[in-house]
Amino acid sequence: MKKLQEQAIEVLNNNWTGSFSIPCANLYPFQWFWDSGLIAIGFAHFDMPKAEKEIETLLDAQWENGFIPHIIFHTENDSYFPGASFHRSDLHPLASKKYKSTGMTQPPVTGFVLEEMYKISNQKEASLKYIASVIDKVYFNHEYFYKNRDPQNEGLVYIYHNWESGTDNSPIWDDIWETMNPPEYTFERRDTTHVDAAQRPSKREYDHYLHIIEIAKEHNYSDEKIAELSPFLVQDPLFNAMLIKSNESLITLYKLIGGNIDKIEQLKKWQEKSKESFNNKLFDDELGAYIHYDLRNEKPLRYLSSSSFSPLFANIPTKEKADKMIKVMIEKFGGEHQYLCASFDPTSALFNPKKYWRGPVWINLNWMLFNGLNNYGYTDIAERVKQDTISLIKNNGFYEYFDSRKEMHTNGKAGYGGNNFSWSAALLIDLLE
Ligand code: 2M8
Repeated sequence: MKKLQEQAIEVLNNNWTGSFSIPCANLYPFQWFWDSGLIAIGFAHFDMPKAEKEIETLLDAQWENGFIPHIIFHTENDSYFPGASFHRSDLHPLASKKYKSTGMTQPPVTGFVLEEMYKISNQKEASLKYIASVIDKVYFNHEYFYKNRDPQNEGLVYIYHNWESGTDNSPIWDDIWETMNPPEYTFERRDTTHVDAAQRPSKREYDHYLHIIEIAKEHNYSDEKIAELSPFLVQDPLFNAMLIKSNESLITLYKLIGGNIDKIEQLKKWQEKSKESFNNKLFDDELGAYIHYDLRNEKPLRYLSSSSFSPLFANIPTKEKADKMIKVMIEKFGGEHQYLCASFDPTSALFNPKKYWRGPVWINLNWMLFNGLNNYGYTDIAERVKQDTISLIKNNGFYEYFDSRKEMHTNGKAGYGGNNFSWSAALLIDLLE
């Protein structure tokens, strides 16, 4: 059997199209924002030009207002629904004229990805030159968020669609679906032709997803109108933690490049305000971790998920808060029968260890938690997250998500969703370094 690293490299090379990577054949045949970023970290270990090209292609699809879309439809491919003709991002006056895309975004990972690439590089000067050629686009993207996605000027940006969160069908969104009553749309799902329907969102959930897009389209994806009318308007701890982590990386990288004093100052201002609001508004003392906030209905969404711990990665909690979080992580998510870290609270009645973002373990979140836990010196539990991640992939393959229950891992069939999935391969390469 080939070594795990070699297999991971093969997965990445097979999903490489020449200028970007697809997350997974058939199921996800285009370029996705946060997938691309995380994939670049894997490539950086063995093929830096591909890593650089991946990010360059992503940033090439940036809109004139700094926005970066969540899917870039580089090719015509009807194996995915909803495609470009449904999303119609061209309705927005500042959308890219070059690429078809969605009119929504995803967690802004690009800033910290550039820093990871720099750290991995053994040609620091060349890497810095590359970073200098793209970094302003990332800064412009962050400026877009603070200018357009923070209506109450809190330093916390909103997402207007569950697909922007990356954690698409988390039980956290169920509360929001209850406030909506979308029509029963007629459409042909493509995902369930590639993957067992039991592992994917339901038809009714898709009605909600499509309905939010219809509202945004009616208003040509205007940010002001979305803030005013979208039934889904959420401050997400994972999304905001990614932005804060990326801000920090931009500060570090701009300092290395030299100059750019004004941008560094602005980034520091964003950081200060964002971190303060994040801790004041999103930390739930009783639950002992971070939660989502429903800005449309002005109420906290009091659930624990792997996103609740992601602020560790961005150095957001104080040591005192972090200690509380670790306790909760071990008690609720880290029982001896569970692999770390389930995407949703295993002690909740809503937990479903087979269904997409309602319980299974995801490698991208594990990678963030591993790094976040190490940041704070929780090296034992970090090591457990790492070993669990390696075991899950070794025993099942490079799947998209994995059953968190250990008893399910007896026959190598506890990997779910797509196989040969890019970020599972990319981040494993990074973890094994
Ligand atoms: C999943 O989301 C897409 C929509 O964006 C889908 O289900 O069709 C999510 O896991 C998301 O986080 C990920 O970026 C995407 C591609 O891997 O797939």
